[in-house]
Amino acid sequence: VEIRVVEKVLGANDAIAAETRKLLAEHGVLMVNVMSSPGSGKTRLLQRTLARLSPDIAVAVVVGDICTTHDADRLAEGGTPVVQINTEPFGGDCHLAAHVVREAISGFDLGAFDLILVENVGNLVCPAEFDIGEDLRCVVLSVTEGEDKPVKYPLMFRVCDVALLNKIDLLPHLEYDRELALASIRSIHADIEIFEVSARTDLGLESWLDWLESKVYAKRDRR
Ligand SMILES: Nc1nc2c(ncn2[C@@H]2O[C@H](COP(=O)(O)OP(=O)(O)OP(=O)(O)O)[C@@H](O)[C@H]2O)c(=O)[nH]1
Ligand SMILES: [Mg+2]
Repeated sequence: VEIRVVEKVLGANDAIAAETRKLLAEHGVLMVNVMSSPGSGKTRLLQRTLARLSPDIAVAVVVGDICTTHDADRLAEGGTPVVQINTEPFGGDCHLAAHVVREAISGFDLGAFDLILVENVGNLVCPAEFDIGEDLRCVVLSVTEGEDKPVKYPLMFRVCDVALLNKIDLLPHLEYDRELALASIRSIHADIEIFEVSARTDLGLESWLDWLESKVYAKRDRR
């Protein structure tokens, strides 16, 4: 009985996600779901992405947290339209579900945007299980978390299209086996895109931005 309930809930989620995906396709808007454990640097990376992305790309942001508008405040600093979702009033979910994301983007005039960046709730497990209607899934893994996280939390790395290995500015201070970390990611998802970056110094950011921009333009051209 329990299993049937779970299937029903996920089935409903997938149906809403499919509607969102159709709506975004009609408008040629790319949506990227950015996930990671708490503190890997999602917000800071998105701040740097917003600051450096080509100005001909119109971006909106949706950010999910259990509590507070801290991240929305940080992401709105440059004038980007931001919607904060707080999950605490709805049971404190550790992930964003398709219906809350649909609700959040319903406030945007989709014709005016090319890209929606979604910062998911900080959690390396649950967000990987919920389709929100996104085009691309991105996992941020910081070098302070340990090289083995991909093999310990494989689903996240399996479902993501791109991995951002963040905080590489800290490498001189760490005992970090870069090759092991990369091999760990590739052992779960052989052809995942990987960019090694620092959201503090902007190191490596250019390659990530080029890749993201090419995905935005491809979707916009298909409209
Ligand atoms: N040295 C260094 N610090 C970073 C980098 N990226 C983020 N940080 C710091 O790491 C801390 C957490 O960064 P956030 O951007 O808040 O992380 P988050 O993933 O958004 O966290 P949650 O939203 O709570 O899950 C902050 O103090 C950031 O300034 C980086 O590339 N290098
Ligand atoms: Mg954040």
